[in-house]
Amino acid sequence: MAKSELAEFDAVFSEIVEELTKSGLKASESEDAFAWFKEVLVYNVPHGKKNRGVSVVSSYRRLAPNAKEEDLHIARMLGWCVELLQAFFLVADDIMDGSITRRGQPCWYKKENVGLIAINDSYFLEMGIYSLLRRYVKGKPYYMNVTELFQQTTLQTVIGQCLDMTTAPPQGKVDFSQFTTERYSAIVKWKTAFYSFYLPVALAMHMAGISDEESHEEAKKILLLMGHFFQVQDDYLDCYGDPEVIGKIGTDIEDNKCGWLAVTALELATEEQREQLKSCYGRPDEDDINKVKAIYKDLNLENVYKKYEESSYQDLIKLINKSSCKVPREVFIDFADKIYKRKK
Ligand code: DMA
Ligand code: MG
Ligand code: MG
Ligand code: MG
Repeated sequence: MAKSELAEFDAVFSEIVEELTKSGLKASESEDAFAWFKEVLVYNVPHGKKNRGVSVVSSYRRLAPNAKEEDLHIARMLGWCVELLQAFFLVADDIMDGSITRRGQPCWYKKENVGLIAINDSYFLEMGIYSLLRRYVKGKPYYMNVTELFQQTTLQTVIGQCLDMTTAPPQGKVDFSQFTTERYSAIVKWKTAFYSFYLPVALAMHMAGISDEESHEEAKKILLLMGHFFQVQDDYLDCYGDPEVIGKIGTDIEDNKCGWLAVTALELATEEQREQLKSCYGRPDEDDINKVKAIYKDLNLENVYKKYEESSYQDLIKLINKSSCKVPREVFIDFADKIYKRKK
């Protein structure tokens, strides 16, 4: 039987590590830095679900049904570039969010002997993307398009992380005036949707020679909607997911985040509940966190979420069905099927 797409994707990770470190390891002055980078790669890059990375390959297969093995290999490398981008952002995100665990292991910065070197490691991971592009894509007609796309997407995500952080005032201060659905939509579009959904499909499109603006705008509409839902789900799981399953311990309540649960709670809350939330949101104390969770429970947010999940899936399918994009529907449906009703 043919190996699964994920297994084939995983199988080339060792090649990535080798390519990114071999010349640095040979030079005596940089040898120690590259031995360190190797550890950074192995710890931070390959342990996620890899939906983003694998989607580059599966989308490319849909767009180029007779793809050559050689090009599938490039698609896998581009998929790993997306995983490197994700690792770069997550290493920094965990420092900013004060998180404890990630993908079922301690956050990188939390490890003994790591700490704030993790900031530099995140740059190391980011630069890995461009090394791989030079190694595997340079000389191809889509080299410039994919290189610029990675740069643009990085800026978009940086903007999103900035909105996320600046909408969450420092602990103890609460300002719900910014917790609006408009602000929420902006945060999730920029911090999550571009890099997680548009980027993987756009890379496959460029590889397949689809680079016209209209096709990209059409695909982007659908993929940003998917990305919005995905972050709502991430916010829901931050509170209701099982840390053993999602691999991370939620921090949104104590971090004062403008997340989906908080924004929805404020929409539904009575004046009294709003005041209670003001007194306990964004505080590290276990009791305060539990008070917030009790209000979420009184407001039945779990059910509100279940309904939202169902209706947002219907909206997405409608949008996909009426789209006249050059990209076959299956590309979007495949991706949607990977995320709806997920538990991790
Ligand atoms: C994730 O936001 C966004 C990026 C760019 C990493 P988040 O802090 O909600 O993610 P997580 O819940 O995985 O820490
Ligand atoms: Mg985080
Ligand atoms: Mg964050
Ligand atoms: Mg989160």
